Amino acid sequence: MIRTAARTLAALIGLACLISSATAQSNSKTKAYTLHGTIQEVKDADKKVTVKHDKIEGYMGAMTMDYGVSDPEMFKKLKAGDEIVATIYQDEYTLYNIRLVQIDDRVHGVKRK
Ligand SMILES: [Cu+2]
Repeated sequence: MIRTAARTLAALIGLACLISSATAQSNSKTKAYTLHGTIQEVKDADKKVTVKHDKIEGYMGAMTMDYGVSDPEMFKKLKAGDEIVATIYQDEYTLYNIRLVQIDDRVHGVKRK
């Protein structure tokens, strides 16, 4: 009885190690995507922005969701209604390298990947 329990525990620990190493591996080859969307709300308390974004090819459909902002200075500048392009990484809900889309970009077309 005790021996069975010990074996089960050992198996569980082994499984936990496998899972954690698999997670570490996927993190080392994160894919980058370009997000294009509009800020719906700036949540100062959470340091998050709600973004209505277009479909991200090969990753996500179009939706409205919250993202963190990598650059605190940029976060302060963001406001509802801003149209943005940013870089995001798989399984990490943070916006990197945010660029505000200017009227000029709309005329000439925003380069999206
Ligand atoms: Cu999304």
